[in-house]
Amino acid sequence: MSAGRILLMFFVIYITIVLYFITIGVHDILTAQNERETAISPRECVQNVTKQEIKTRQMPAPIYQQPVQFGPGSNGEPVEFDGSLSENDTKLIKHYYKVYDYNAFISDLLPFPRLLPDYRPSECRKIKYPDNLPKVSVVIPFRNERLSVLLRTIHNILFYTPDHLLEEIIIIDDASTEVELTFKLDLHVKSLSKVVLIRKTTNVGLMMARQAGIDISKADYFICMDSHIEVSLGWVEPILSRLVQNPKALLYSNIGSVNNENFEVKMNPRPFGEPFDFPFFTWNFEQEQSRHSEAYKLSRTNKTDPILMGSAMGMMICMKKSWFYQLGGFDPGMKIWGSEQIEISVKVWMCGGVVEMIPCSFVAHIYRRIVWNLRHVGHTNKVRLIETWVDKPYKQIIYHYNGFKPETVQYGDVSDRLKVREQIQCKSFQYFLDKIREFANIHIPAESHKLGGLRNIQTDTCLDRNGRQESPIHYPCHGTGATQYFEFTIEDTIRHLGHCLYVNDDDNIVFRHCDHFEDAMLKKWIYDELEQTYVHIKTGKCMTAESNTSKIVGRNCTSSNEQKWRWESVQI
Ligand SMILES: *[C@@H]1O[C@H](CO)[C@@H](O)[C@H](O)[C@H]1NC(C)=O
Ligand SMILES: *[C@@H]1O[C@H](CO)[C@@H](O)[C@H](O)[C@H]1NC(C)=O
Ligand SMILES: *[C@@H]1O[C@H](CO)[C@@H](O)[C@H](O)[C@H]1NC(C)=O
Ligand SMILES: *[C@@H]1O[C@H](CO)[C@@H](O)[C@H](O)[C@H]1NC(C)=O
Ligand SMILES: *[C@@H]1O[C@H](CO)[C@@H](O)[C@H](O)[C@H]1NC(C)=O
Ligand SMILES: [Mn+2]
Repeated sequence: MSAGRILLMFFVIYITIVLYFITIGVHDILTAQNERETAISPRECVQNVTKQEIKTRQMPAPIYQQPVQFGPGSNGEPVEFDGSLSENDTKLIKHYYKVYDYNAFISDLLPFPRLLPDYRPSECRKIKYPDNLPKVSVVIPFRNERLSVLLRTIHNILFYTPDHLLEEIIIIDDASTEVELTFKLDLHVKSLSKVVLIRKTTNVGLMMARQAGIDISKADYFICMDSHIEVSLGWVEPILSRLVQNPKALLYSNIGSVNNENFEVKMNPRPFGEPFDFPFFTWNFEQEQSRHSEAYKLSRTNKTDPILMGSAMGMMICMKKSWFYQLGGFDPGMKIWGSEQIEISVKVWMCGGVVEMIPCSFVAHIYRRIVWNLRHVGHTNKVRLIETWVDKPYKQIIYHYNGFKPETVQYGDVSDRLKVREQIQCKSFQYFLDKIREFANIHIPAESHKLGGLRNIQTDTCLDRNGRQESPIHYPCHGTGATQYFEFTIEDTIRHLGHCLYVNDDDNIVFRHCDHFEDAMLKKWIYDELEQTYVHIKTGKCMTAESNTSKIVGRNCTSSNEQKWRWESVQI
């Protein structure tokens, strides 16, 4: 296989399973963005926190009027240099991008804590939470994070969490190699109350670092989060309040972004998923928004209500500790991030809980991807998850879409995990899908009329997704699924993952996202069993493999072999 085709397969691999799992709603994120203008401006605020108070970390409980903060990046604003950087600094910044994937030069300029505007929808600001909410332990694993980024994460939590709600912040150093994170960090931690530092001498990976933190946490509730997050006003109360209401919930905040180039804080993150290598990360706000059913959207009459989701986000997991342990904790076989938030989400759903996003809790995350890489982990997490929690026939379909056999991946032993599943006697994967369907429109390939490869009689080649291209091609059949795996669905669409085929104005057959057809007829096809042809209902054209090119085109139906297609099963 050429490098190009291997890349194409990788693409398919990492966008597969989202079809089953994930639903994200951003309606509230988008509407809340407009409210940033009406947020309290620093000038209206009163400087009521004395220097002495800051030094001793005895912050008053929720400060609904924040003190004024000045300096670069304050108020969540971006830091820009007007071409005034020295050559050396420019070099340094380049170096930082390589090491951290963000502009650490700017982070070093920003204050601790960095005060942020009130990004919450205005309805959230009016809610009065109970006085007797429980305490929470915040668990933050890190590895070679920039010291200033880690410290800002900690200081923002200390500042924005009412003292009586914060049990501790446990930070777990997963064998960082950066000198800055040694004695300097020790000095900082010593000067801060409630911050507990654990150091691992060998690299245990994100999941086990988190687990270690949860294991020693004292509160009944925990929040695991990444070490590059800035929390903001009122972030913790809605989470704790919801966890008390529903102890089986798995929650996360409304997660905005800290721009990795200028550190500007924004409500809506850039569409994420694409920069990641794992299939479960590939959701896309725009398309997932439409996944919530109309009925569900209408049932949410209050903007402050939690939003049901298929899966939590990897960077933030909030749960009641006893429930987390009841579910067997994290999978010890998962080393770095990737799919672990799906594992915990699927378990929560299958065992009678819910996964929700809390619109009234705003935090901002720096999106990046390099630090937790361990070598040779590949599909490990994904396969462990599938082998443990996904049942037939979904399992096979996922592998077919991915184009590999689980045996080709060294995913270790999952028998302990299967024992956990047996012990806790939760429901099936089908039950999980059914629960998601109660609030979201998800496509389930197992229900399609046909699944597999589509071979053309004339050219003896197969319909091929051809990577991210809009246009499919026909290409020698490899029989291993992935780019040559299609569905003929109960909606009469010819589908590959989220994309559907149709005949465009130039009589080319091309893909478009299945949710983005204004005219639903445009994506419908009829299979003529006798002729073995696919007829596009809207245009009456037949799907044709052009034999002198690799193009797939719509032509008048002629019963020629170029228009005959046969379904065949995948060989893996
Ligand atoms: C700040 O302090 C002043 C003087 O002590 C007081 O009048 C004012 O109400 C305080 N403002 C807030 C928001 O606490
Ligand atoms: C830039 O870096 C070089 C090498 O580290 C050093 O010799 C030089 O003095 C620096 N220049 C300035 C203006 O700091
Ligand atoms: C929305 O819900 C919150 C919290 O339950 C409540 O305080 C508020 O009054 C509700 N708003 C409306 C318009 O119902
Ligand atoms: C391929 O054949 C079609 C007719 O079958 C013709 O219209 C087209 O120009 C040909 N394309 C090439 C690249 O030869
Ligand atoms: C296809 O069919 C239409 C309508 O029957 C006809 O007008 C058109 O000329 C045909 N095109 C070709 C290339 O034969
Ligand atoms: Mn992260």
